[in-house]
Amino acid sequence: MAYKDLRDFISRLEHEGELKRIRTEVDVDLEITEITDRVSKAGGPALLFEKPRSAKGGVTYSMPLVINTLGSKRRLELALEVDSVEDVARRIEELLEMKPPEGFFDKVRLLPKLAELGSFAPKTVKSGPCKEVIETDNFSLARFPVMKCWPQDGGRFITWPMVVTRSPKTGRRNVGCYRMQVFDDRTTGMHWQIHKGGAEHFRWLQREGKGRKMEVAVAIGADPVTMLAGVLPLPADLDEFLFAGFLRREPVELVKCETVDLEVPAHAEIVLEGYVDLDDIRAEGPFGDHTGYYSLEDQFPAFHLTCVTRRKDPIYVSTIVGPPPMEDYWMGYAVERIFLPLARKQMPEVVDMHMPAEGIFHNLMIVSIRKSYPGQARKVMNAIWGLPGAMFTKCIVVVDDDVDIHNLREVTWKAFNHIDPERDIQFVLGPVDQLEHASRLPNFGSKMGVDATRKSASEGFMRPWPDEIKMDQEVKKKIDALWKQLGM
Ligand SMILES: Cc1cc2nc3c(=O)[nH]c(=O)nc-3n(C[C@H](O)[C@H](O)[C@H](O)COP(=O)(O)O)c2cc1C
Ligand SMILES: [Mn+2]
Repeated sequence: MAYKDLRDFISRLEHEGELKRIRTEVDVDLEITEITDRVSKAGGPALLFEKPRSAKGGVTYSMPLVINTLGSKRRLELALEVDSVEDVARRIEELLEMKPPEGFFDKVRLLPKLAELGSFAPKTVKSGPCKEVIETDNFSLARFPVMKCWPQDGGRFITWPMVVTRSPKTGRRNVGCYRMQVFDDRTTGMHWQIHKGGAEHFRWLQREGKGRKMEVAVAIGADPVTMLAGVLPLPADLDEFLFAGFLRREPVELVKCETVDLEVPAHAEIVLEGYVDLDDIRAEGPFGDHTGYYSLEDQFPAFHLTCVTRRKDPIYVSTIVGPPPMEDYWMGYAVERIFLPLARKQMPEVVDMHMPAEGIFHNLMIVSIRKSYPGQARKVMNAIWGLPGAMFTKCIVVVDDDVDIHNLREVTWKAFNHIDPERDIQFVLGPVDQLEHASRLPNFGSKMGVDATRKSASEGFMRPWPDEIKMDQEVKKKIDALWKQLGM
Protein backbone atom coordinates (compact mmCIF):
# COMPACT_ATOMS: atom_id res chain seq x y z
CA MET A 1 0.00 0.00 0.00
CA ALA A 2 1.33 3.41 -0.95
CA TYR A 3 1.63 6.08 1.74
CA LYS A 4 -1.61 8.00 2.04
CA ASP A 5 -0.06 11.25 3.09
CA LEU A 6 2.86 12.98 4.73
CA ARG A 7 1.97 11.87 8.25
CA ASP A 8 1.72 8.26 7.13
CA PHE A 9 5.31 8.56 5.84
CA ILE A 10 6.44 10.34 9.02
CA SER A 11 5.07 7.45 11.14
CA ARG A 12 6.99 4.98 9.02
CA LEU A 13 10.18 7.02 9.34
CA GLU A 14 9.73 7.17 13.10
CA HIS A 15 9.08 3.43 13.25
CA GLU A 16 12.29 2.80 11.29
CA GLY A 17 14.34 5.07 13.57
CA GLU A 18 14.73 7.55 10.71
CA LEU A 19 13.08 10.52 12.39
CA LYS A 20 13.92 12.57 15.45
CA ARG A 21 11.40 14.72 17.28
CA ILE A 22 12.71 18.03 18.57
CA ARG A 23 10.67 19.34 21.48
CA THR A 24 12.83 22.37 22.24
CA GLU A 25 11.57 25.65 20.79
CA VAL A 26 13.68 26.49 17.74
CA ASP A 27 13.51 29.63 15.62
CA VAL A 28 12.42 29.44 11.97
CA ASP A 29 14.90 32.25 11.33
CA LEU A 30 18.26 30.53 10.65
CA GLU A 31 18.21 28.19 13.66
CA ILE A 32 16.33 25.32 11.98
CA THR A 33 18.78 25.61 9.07
CA GLU A 34 21.83 25.38 11.32
CA ILE A 35 20.50 22.25 13.04
CA THR A 36 19.31 20.62 9.81
CA ASP A 37 22.55 21.42 8.00
CA ARG A 38 24.63 19.73 10.69
CA VAL A 39 22.36 16.68 10.72
CA SER A 40 22.32 16.59 6.93
CA LYS A 41 26.12 16.65 6.64
CA ALA A 42 26.36 13.87 9.22
CA GLY A 43 23.89 11.67 7.30
CA GLY A 44 21.39 11.98 10.15
CA PRO A 45 17.62 11.50 10.38
CA ALA A 46 14.58 13.49 9.34
CA LEU A 47 13.67 16.13 11.93
CA LEU A 48 10.25 16.97 13.28
CA PHE A 49 10.39 20.34 15.02
CA GLU A 50 7.37 20.27 17.30
CA LYS A 51 7.68 23.86 18.47
CA PRO A 52 8.95 26.12 15.74
CA ARG A 53 8.82 29.75 16.77
CA SER A 54 9.82 33.17 15.58
CA ALA A 55 11.42 35.51 18.09
CA LYS A 56 11.16 38.32 15.55
CA GLY A 57 7.45 37.75 14.96
CA GLY A 58 6.86 37.01 18.65
CA VAL A 59 5.05 33.72 17.87
CA THR A 60 5.24 30.07 18.69
CA TYR A 61 3.54 28.31 15.79
CA SER A 62 0.69 25.94 16.40
CA MET A 63 1.95 23.50 13.77
CA PRO A 64 5.11 21.39 13.58
CA LEU A 65 7.71 21.58 10.82
CA VAL A 66 9.24 18.47 9.26
CA ILE A 67 12.47 18.60 7.28
CA ASN A 68 15.13 16.31 5.77
CA THR A 69 12.46 13.66 5.09
CA LEU A 70 14.25 12.36 1.95
CA GLY A 71 17.77 13.20 3.11
CA SER A 72 19.33 9.74 2.88
CA LYS A 73 19.41 6.75 0.56
CA ARG A 74 17.46 4.71 3.08
CA ARG A 75 14.68 7.31 3.38
CA LEU A 76 14.50 7.66 -0.37
CA GLU A 77 14.02 3.88 -0.62
CA LEU A 78 11.40 3.99 2.13
CA ALA A 79 9.62 6.80 0.27
CA LEU A 80 9.60 4.85 -2.98
CA GLU A 81 8.89 1.59 -1.12
CA VAL A 82 11.72 -0.27 -2.81
CA ASP A 83 14.79 -2.14 -1.60
CA SER A 84 16.91 -0.16 -4.00
CA VAL A 85 16.21 2.84 -6.23
CA GLU A 86 17.46 0.57 -9.04
CA ASP A 87 14.16 -1.33 -8.67
CA VAL A 88 12.31 1.77 -9.89
CA ALA A 89 14.69 2.03 -12.82
CA ARG A 90 13.97 -1.63 -13.67
CA ARG A 91 10.22 -1.05 -13.57
CA ILE A 92 10.57 1.87 -15.97
CA GLU A 93 12.83 -0.20 -18.19
CA GLU A 94 10.19 -2.96 -18.35
CA LEU A 95 7.56 -0.42 -19.26
CA LEU A 96 9.71 0.96 -22.07
CA GLU A 97 10.53 -2.54 -23.31
CA MET A 98 6.83 -3.22 -23.92
CA LYS A 99 6.62 -4.32 -27.54
CA PRO A 100 3.43 -3.94 -29.55
CA PRO A 101 1.58 -7.27 -29.24
CA GLU A 102 1.86 -9.50 -32.29
CA GLY A 103 -0.60 -12.35 -31.91
CA PHE A 104 -3.66 -13.00 -29.78
CA PHE A 105 -1.68 -14.52 -26.89
CA ASP A 106 0.69 -11.57 -26.86
CA LYS A 107 -2.30 -9.25 -26.56
CA VAL A 108 -3.72 -11.21 -23.68
CA ARG A 109 -0.38 -11.19 -21.92
CA LEU A 110 -0.09 -7.43 -22.32
CA LEU A 111 -3.55 -6.63 -21.01
CA PRO A 112 -2.76 -6.67 -17.29
CA LYS A 113 0.22 -4.36 -17.88
CA LEU A 114 -1.86 -1.85 -19.83
CA ALA A 115 -4.68 -2.05 -17.33
CA GLU A 116 -2.13 -1.44 -14.60
CA LEU A 117 -0.90 1.68 -16.40
CA GLY A 118 -4.41 3.07 -16.81
CA SER A 119 -5.13 2.52 -13.16
CA PHE A 120 -2.36 4.96 -12.18
CA ALA A 121 -4.16 8.02 -13.59
CA PRO A 122 -5.06 10.54 -10.89
CA LYS A 123 -8.55 10.15 -9.48
CA THR A 124 -10.73 13.12 -8.63
CA VAL A 125 -12.61 12.54 -5.39
CA LYS A 126 -15.36 14.59 -3.72
CA SER A 127 -13.44 15.72 -0.68
CA GLY A 128 -10.39 15.00 1.40
CA PRO A 129 -8.44 15.93 4.51
CA CYS A 130 -7.04 19.09 2.87
CA LYS A 131 -10.59 20.50 3.11
CA GLU A 132 -11.01 20.05 6.87
CA VAL A 133 -10.66 23.82 7.24
CA ILE A 134 -11.59 26.20 4.43
CA GLU A 135 -10.53 29.81 4.89
CA THR A 136 -11.81 32.22 2.27
CA ASP A 137 -11.35 35.48 4.12
CA ASN A 138 -9.67 35.10 7.46
CA PHE A 139 -6.38 33.58 6.31
CA SER A 140 -2.75 34.56 6.66
CA LEU A 141 0.63 33.09 5.73
CA ALA A 142 1.93 34.38 9.05
CA ARG A 143 0.40 31.28 10.69
CA PHE A 144 2.78 28.93 8.90
CA PRO A 145 6.31 28.29 10.20
CA VAL A 146 8.02 29.46 7.01
CA MET A 147 11.80 29.55 7.31
CA LYS A 148 14.36 32.21 6.64
CA CYS A 149 17.11 29.77 5.63
CA TRP A 150 20.37 31.75 5.32
CA PRO A 151 21.63 35.10 6.64
CA GLN A 152 21.49 37.06 3.37
CA ASP A 153 18.09 35.66 2.28
CA GLY A 154 15.66 38.35 1.19
CA GLY A 155 12.98 36.98 3.51
CA ARG A 156 11.17 33.77 4.36
CA PHE A 157 10.70 31.12 1.68
CA ILE A 158 8.32 28.22 1.24
CA THR A 159 10.87 25.76 -0.12
CA TRP A 160 8.95 22.59 -1.03
CA PRO A 161 5.61 23.51 -2.59
CA MET A 162 3.84 21.61 -5.36
CA VAL A 163 2.82 24.42 -7.70
CA VAL A 164 -0.06 23.41 -9.96
CA THR A 165 -0.94 25.31 -13.15
CA ARG A 166 -2.89 24.58 -16.30
CA SER A 167 -1.57 25.44 -19.75
CA PRO A 168 -3.63 28.26 -21.30
CA LYS A 169 -2.80 26.63 -24.64
CA THR A 170 -3.36 22.90 -24.16
CA GLY A 171 -5.27 22.77 -20.88
CA ARG A 172 -2.71 20.27 -19.58
CA ARG A 173 -1.61 20.33 -15.97
CA ASN A 174 1.90 20.94 -14.67
CA VAL A 175 3.26 20.45 -11.17
CA GLY A 176 6.61 21.97 -10.24
CA CYS A 177 8.53 22.70 -7.07
CA TYR A 178 9.33 26.42 -7.19
CA ARG A 179 10.27 28.31 -4.03
CA MET A 180 7.93 31.04 -2.85
CA GLN A 181 9.17 34.09 -0.96
CA VAL A 182 6.62 35.41 1.53
CA PHE A 183 6.03 39.08 0.65
CA ASP A 184 3.16 39.68 3.08
CA ASP A 185 0.27 37.79 4.73
CA ARG A 186 -1.39 37.05 1.38
CA THR A 187 1.28 37.43 -1.28
CA THR A 188 4.38 35.47 -2.20
CA GLY A 189 6.89 35.33 -5.03
CA MET A 190 6.64 32.58 -7.63
CA HIS A 191 10.17 31.61 -8.55
CA TRP A 192 9.56 29.47 -11.62
CA GLN A 193 12.67 29.78 -13.70
CA ILE A 194 12.39 30.74 -17.35
CA HIS A 195 12.77 27.14 -18.63
CA LYS A 196 10.21 25.55 -16.30
CA GLY A 197 6.65 24.38 -16.86
CA GLY A 198 4.93 27.07 -14.78
CA ALA A 199 6.82 29.87 -16.56
CA GLU A 200 5.86 28.39 -19.94
CA HIS A 201 2.19 28.36 -18.93
CA PHE A 202 2.45 31.97 -17.78
CA ARG A 203 3.95 33.00 -21.15
CA TRP A 204 1.10 31.29 -23.01
CA LEU A 205 -1.42 33.37 -21.11
CA GLN A 206 -0.34 36.42 -23.09
CA ARG A 207 0.23 34.52 -26.35
CA GLU A 208 -3.27 33.04 -26.21
CA GLY A 209 -4.81 36.38 -25.24
CA LYS A 210 -6.42 34.79 -22.20
CA GLY A 211 -6.35 37.86 -19.98
CA ARG A 212 -3.70 39.01 -17.53
CA LYS A 213 -4.20 36.60 -14.64
CA MET A 214 -3.45 32.89 -14.36
CA GLU A 215 -4.82 30.63 -11.65
CA VAL A 216 -2.34 28.77 -9.47
CA ALA A 217 -2.81 26.23 -6.68
CA VAL A 218 -0.03 25.28 -4.29
CA ALA A 219 -0.08 22.10 -2.21
CA ILE A 220 2.28 21.70 0.73
CA GLY A 221 2.90 18.23 2.17
CA ALA A 222 1.58 15.00 0.61
CA ASP A 223 2.73 11.41 0.30
CA PRO A 224 6.50 11.47 -0.40
CA VAL A 225 6.30 10.26 -3.99
CA THR A 226 3.85 12.96 -5.01
CA MET A 227 6.09 15.52 -3.33
CA LEU A 228 9.08 14.12 -5.21
CA ALA A 229 7.21 14.19 -8.54
CA GLY A 230 7.17 18.01 -8.46
CA VAL A 231 10.96 17.96 -8.57
CA LEU A 232 11.39 15.48 -11.43
CA PRO A 233 12.40 16.93 -14.82
CA LEU A 234 9.59 15.22 -16.72
CA PRO A 235 8.93 16.06 -20.37
CA ALA A 236 6.55 19.01 -20.71
CA ASP A 237 2.92 17.89 -20.76
CA LEU A 238 3.56 14.65 -18.88
CA ASP A 239 1.38 15.07 -15.79
CA GLU A 240 3.47 14.81 -12.62
CA PHE A 241 0.47 13.42 -10.69
CA LEU A 242 0.14 10.60 -13.25
CA PHE A 243 3.85 9.82 -12.96
CA ALA A 244 3.55 9.87 -9.18
CA GLY A 245 0.69 7.37 -9.51
CA PHE A 246 2.93 5.10 -11.57
CA LEU A 247 5.80 5.37 -9.06
CA ARG A 248 3.60 4.70 -6.01
CA ARG A 249 1.51 2.09 -7.87
CA GLU A 250 -1.67 3.78 -6.74
CA PRO A 251 -3.45 6.79 -8.22
CA VAL A 252 -3.02 10.17 -6.57
CA GLU A 253 -6.40 11.32 -5.26
CA LEU A 254 -7.23 14.88 -6.21
CA VAL A 255 -9.88 17.35 -5.10
CA LYS A 256 -11.14 20.45 -6.85
CA CYS A 257 -10.03 23.78 -5.44
CA GLU A 258 -12.51 26.27 -3.95
CA THR A 259 -11.64 29.46 -5.83
CA VAL A 260 -9.65 28.29 -8.85
CA ASP A 261 -10.30 25.71 -11.56
CA LEU A 262 -7.46 23.37 -10.54
CA GLU A 263 -7.06 20.13 -8.61
CA VAL A 264 -4.69 19.39 -5.75
CA PRO A 265 -3.83 16.22 -3.80
CA ALA A 266 -6.77 15.45 -1.49
CA HIS A 267 -4.39 14.33 1.25
CA ALA A 268 -2.25 17.48 1.21
CA GLU A 269 -1.54 19.21 4.52
CA ILE A 270 -2.05 22.76 3.27
CA VAL A 271 -3.36 24.24 0.01
CA LEU A 272 -2.89 27.84 -1.11
CA GLU A 273 -5.15 28.98 -3.93
CA GLY A 274 -4.68 32.14 -5.94
CA TYR A 275 -3.35 33.70 -9.11
CA VAL A 276 -0.34 35.31 -10.72
CA ASP A 277 -0.72 38.51 -12.69
CA LEU A 278 1.24 39.59 -15.78
CA ASP A 279 1.08 43.14 -14.40
CA ASP A 280 2.58 42.26 -11.04
CA ILE A 281 6.19 41.21 -11.45
CA ARG A 282 8.42 41.92 -8.45
CA ALA A 283 11.93 41.61 -7.09
CA GLU A 284 12.51 38.16 -5.57
CA GLY A 285 15.56 36.96 -3.61
CA PRO A 286 18.35 36.83 -2.74
CA PHE A 287 18.18 33.21 -1.60
CA GLY A 288 20.90 30.85 -0.38
CA ASP A 289 20.66 28.30 -3.16
CA HIS A 290 21.67 24.71 -3.87
CA THR A 291 24.80 25.90 -5.68
CA GLY A 292 26.15 26.80 -2.24
CA TYR A 293 25.95 30.48 -3.22
CA TYR A 294 23.21 33.06 -3.04
CA SER A 295 21.10 33.46 -6.12
CA LEU A 296 20.75 37.21 -6.51
CA GLU A 297 17.62 39.32 -6.58
CA ASP A 298 15.67 38.99 -9.84
CA GLN A 299 12.20 39.66 -11.27
CA PHE A 300 9.45 37.04 -10.79
CA PRO A 301 5.64 37.09 -10.65
CA ALA A 302 3.81 37.69 -7.39
CA PHE A 303 1.33 35.04 -6.26
CA HIS A 304 -1.87 36.43 -4.72
CA LEU A 305 -3.75 34.14 -2.35
CA THR A 306 -7.52 33.90 -2.64
CA CYS A 307 -8.12 31.02 -0.24
CA VAL A 308 -6.37 28.60 2.10
CA THR A 309 -7.64 25.09 2.71
CA ARG A 310 -5.93 22.79 5.18
CA ARG A 311 -6.16 20.04 7.72
CA LYS A 312 -7.21 20.88 11.26
CA ASP A 313 -3.70 20.08 12.46
CA PRO A 314 -1.40 20.53 9.45
CA ILE A 315 2.26 19.54 9.39
CA TYR A 316 4.37 22.03 7.46
CA VAL A 317 7.08 20.42 5.31
CA SER A 318 10.25 22.26 4.46
CA THR A 319 13.67 21.58 2.99
CA ILE A 320 16.85 23.60 2.85
CA VAL A 321 19.36 23.91 0.08
CA GLY A 322 22.92 25.20 0.42
CA PRO A 323 26.49 23.94 0.23
CA PRO A 324 26.32 20.26 -0.80
CA PRO A 325 25.48 17.64 0.20
CA MET A 326 21.97 18.41 1.43
CA GLU A 327 18.59 16.73 1.21
CA ASP A 328 18.26 17.79 -2.42
CA TYR A 329 21.30 15.65 -3.30
CA TRP A 330 19.11 12.62 -2.61
CA MET A 331 16.31 14.02 -4.74
CA GLY A 332 18.91 14.47 -7.49
CA TYR A 333 20.06 10.91 -6.93
CA ALA A 334 16.48 9.73 -7.46
CA VAL A 335 16.38 11.74 -10.70
CA GLU A 336 19.71 10.20 -11.81
CA ARG A 337 18.53 6.62 -11.23
CA ILE A 338 14.92 7.01 -12.42
CA PHE A 339 15.89 8.73 -15.65
CA LEU A 340 18.79 6.48 -16.61
CA PRO A 341 16.52 3.96 -18.40
CA LEU A 342 14.74 6.79 -20.21
CA ALA A 343 18.06 8.31 -21.27
CA ARG A 344 19.21 4.89 -22.47
CA LYS A 345 16.19 4.71 -24.76
CA GLN A 346 17.53 7.77 -26.59
CA MET A 347 21.19 6.79 -26.17
CA PRO A 348 21.54 2.99 -26.18
CA GLU A 349 25.34 3.27 -25.89
CA VAL A 350 25.03 4.78 -22.41
CA VAL A 351 25.98 2.34 -19.67
CA ASP A 352 25.73 4.58 -16.62
CA MET A 353 25.46 8.22 -15.55
CA HIS A 354 26.51 9.95 -12.38
CA MET A 355 26.17 13.45 -10.98
CA PRO A 356 28.45 13.89 -7.94
CA ALA A 357 26.98 15.95 -5.08
CA GLU A 358 29.60 18.69 -5.40
CA GLY A 359 28.65 19.13 -9.04
CA ILE A 360 25.19 20.27 -7.77
CA PHE A 361 23.48 18.38 -10.66
CA HIS A 362 24.02 20.82 -13.46
CA ASN A 363 27.75 21.46 -13.18
CA LEU A 364 29.10 17.96 -13.70
CA MET A 365 27.81 14.76 -15.25
CA ILE A 366 29.96 11.70 -15.80
CA VAL A 367 28.72 9.26 -18.43
CA SER A 368 30.11 5.88 -19.42
CA ILE A 369 29.43 4.53 -22.90
CA ARG A 370 30.09 1.48 -25.03
CA LYS A 371 31.69 3.13 -28.03
CA SER A 372 31.28 1.56 -31.45
CA TYR A 373 31.78 4.39 -33.93
CA PRO A 374 33.92 7.51 -34.26
CA GLY A 375 32.68 10.62 -32.51
CA GLN A 376 30.13 8.73 -30.42
CA ALA A 377 31.12 10.45 -27.17
CA ARG A 378 30.27 13.80 -28.77
CA LYS A 379 26.96 12.45 -30.04
CA VAL A 380 26.11 11.52 -26.44
CA MET A 381 27.06 14.99 -25.15
CA ASN A 382 24.81 16.63 -27.72
CA ALA A 383 21.94 14.30 -26.86
CA ILE A 384 22.29 15.12 -23.15
CA TRP A 385 22.27 18.84 -23.93
CA GLY A 386 18.92 18.20 -25.62
CA LEU A 387 17.19 16.55 -22.65
CA PRO A 388 14.87 18.35 -20.20
CA GLY A 389 16.83 19.19 -17.06
CA ALA A 390 20.09 17.69 -18.32
CA MET A 391 20.26 20.40 -20.99
CA PHE A 392 21.89 22.66 -18.40
CA THR A 393 24.85 20.35 -17.72
CA LYS A 394 27.87 22.65 -17.72
CA CYS A 395 30.46 19.89 -17.96
CA ILE A 396 29.94 16.39 -19.33
CA VAL A 397 32.77 13.86 -19.04
CA VAL A 398 32.34 10.80 -21.26
CA VAL A 399 34.38 7.71 -20.44
CA ASP A 400 34.50 4.10 -21.67
CA ASP A 401 32.41 1.44 -19.98
CA ASP A 402 35.39 -0.03 -18.10
CA VAL A 403 35.36 3.01 -15.80
CA ASP A 404 33.36 2.81 -12.56
CA ILE A 405 31.88 6.29 -12.73
CA HIS A 406 30.68 6.19 -9.13
CA ASN A 407 34.34 6.00 -8.07
CA LEU A 408 35.63 9.53 -8.58
CA ARG A 409 39.25 8.44 -8.03
CA GLU A 410 38.99 6.02 -10.91
CA VAL A 411 37.30 8.65 -13.09
CA THR A 412 40.05 11.19 -12.36
CA TRP A 413 42.78 8.65 -13.03
CA LYS A 414 41.41 7.27 -16.27
CA ALA A 415 39.72 10.34 -17.76
CA PHE A 416 42.74 12.60 -17.40
CA ASN A 417 45.07 9.93 -18.74
CA HIS A 418 42.97 9.63 -21.86
CA ILE A 419 42.63 13.22 -23.00
CA ASP A 420 44.60 15.42 -25.33
CA PRO A 421 42.80 18.52 -24.07
CA GLU A 422 42.86 20.60 -27.21
CA ARG A 423 41.50 17.70 -29.24
CA ASP A 424 39.07 16.22 -26.75
CA ILE A 425 37.32 19.20 -25.21
CA GLN A 426 34.31 20.56 -26.98
CA PHE A 427 32.58 23.83 -26.20
CA VAL A 428 29.01 24.65 -27.14
CA LEU A 429 26.83 27.69 -26.55
CA GLY A 430 23.30 27.33 -25.30
CA PRO A 431 20.81 27.75 -22.48
CA VAL A 432 22.26 27.49 -18.98
CA ASP A 433 20.54 27.13 -15.61
CA GLN A 434 19.00 30.34 -14.33
CA LEU A 435 21.00 29.81 -11.12
CA GLU A 436 24.28 29.83 -13.06
CA HIS A 437 26.31 32.77 -11.75
CA ALA A 438 29.46 32.55 -13.88
CA SER A 439 27.96 32.63 -17.37
CA ARG A 440 28.45 35.78 -19.50
CA LEU A 441 24.71 36.41 -19.53
CA PRO A 442 21.82 35.18 -17.41
CA ASN A 443 20.43 31.95 -18.91
CA PHE A 444 22.90 31.89 -21.81
CA GLY A 445 26.44 30.63 -21.81
CA SER A 446 28.87 27.92 -22.75
CA LYS A 447 29.04 24.26 -21.83
CA MET A 448 31.93 21.84 -22.07
CA GLY A 449 32.15 18.21 -23.05
CA VAL A 450 35.23 16.12 -22.38
CA ASP A 451 35.69 13.06 -24.58
CA ALA A 452 37.77 10.86 -22.28
CA THR A 453 37.14 7.64 -24.20
CA ARG A 454 39.95 5.71 -25.87
CA LYS A 455 40.71 7.15 -29.29
CA SER A 456 41.13 5.02 -32.38
CA ALA A 457 42.50 5.37 -35.90
CA SER A 458 38.95 5.99 -37.09
CA GLU A 459 39.07 9.17 -35.03
CA GLY A 460 42.46 10.17 -36.43
CA PHE A 461 44.53 8.74 -33.58
CA MET A 462 47.36 6.87 -35.33
CA ARG A 463 49.44 5.86 -32.31
CA PRO A 464 48.94 2.57 -30.45
CA TRP A 465 46.79 2.81 -27.28
CA PRO A 466 48.42 1.24 -24.22
CA ASP A 467 46.77 -1.44 -22.07
CA GLU A 468 45.79 -0.74 -18.50
CA ILE A 469 48.18 -2.43 -16.05
CA LYS A 470 46.73 -5.60 -14.55
CA MET A 471 48.48 -8.50 -12.78
CA ASP A 472 48.24 -12.07 -14.15
CA GLN A 473 45.45 -14.10 -12.56
CA GLU A 474 47.75 -17.09 -11.77
CA VAL A 475 50.19 -14.86 -9.93
CA LYS A 476 47.34 -13.31 -7.96
CA LYS A 477 46.07 -16.72 -6.95
CA LYS A 478 49.52 -17.89 -5.93
CA ILE A 479 50.08 -14.82 -3.77
CA ASP A 480 46.59 -15.13 -2.29
CA ALA A 481 47.57 -18.60 -1.09
CA LEU A 482 50.90 -17.32 0.25
CA TRP A 483 49.45 -14.21 1.91
CA LYS A 484 48.98 -15.55 5.43
CA GLN A 485 52.39 -17.15 5.44
CA LEU A 486 53.96 -13.80 4.51
CA GLY A 487 52.71 -12.39 7.78
CA MET A 488 51.38 -9.21 6.17
C1 LIG B 1 14.21 21.82 -3.01
C2 LIG B 1 14.06 22.27 -4.43
C3 LIG B 1 13.74 23.59 -4.73
C4 LIG B 1 13.58 24.02 -6.03
N1 LIG B 1 13.29 25.32 -6.29
C5 LIG B 1 13.09 25.73 -7.55
C6 LIG B 1 12.75 27.08 -7.83
O1 LIG B 1 12.65 27.92 -6.95
N2 LIG B 1 12.53 27.43 -9.13
C7 LIG B 1 12.64 26.53 -10.16
O2 LIG B 1 12.42 26.91 -11.30
N3 LIG B 1 12.99 25.25 -9.92
C8 LIG B 1 13.22 24.83 -8.65
N4 LIG B 1 13.56 23.53 -8.40
C9 LIG B 1 13.72 22.60 -9.53
C10 LIG B 1 12.40 22.19 -10.12
O3 LIG B 1 11.53 21.72 -9.13
C11 LIG B 1 12.60 21.14 -11.21
O4 LIG B 1 13.33 21.71 -12.25
C12 LIG B 1 11.30 20.56 -11.75
O5 LIG B 1 11.61 19.58 -12.69
C13 LIG B 1 10.44 21.61 -12.38
O6 LIG B 1 9.27 21.02 -12.91
P1 LIG B 1 8.72 21.47 -14.33
O7 LIG B 1 9.69 20.92 -15.35
O8 LIG B 1 7.38 20.84 -14.42
O9 LIG B 1 8.68 22.93 -14.37
C14 LIG B 1 13.74 23.09 -7.09
C15 LIG B 1 14.05 21.77 -6.80
C16 LIG B 1 14.22 21.36 -5.50
C17 LIG B 1 14.58 19.93 -5.23
MN1 LIG C 1 6.49 19.40 -15.71
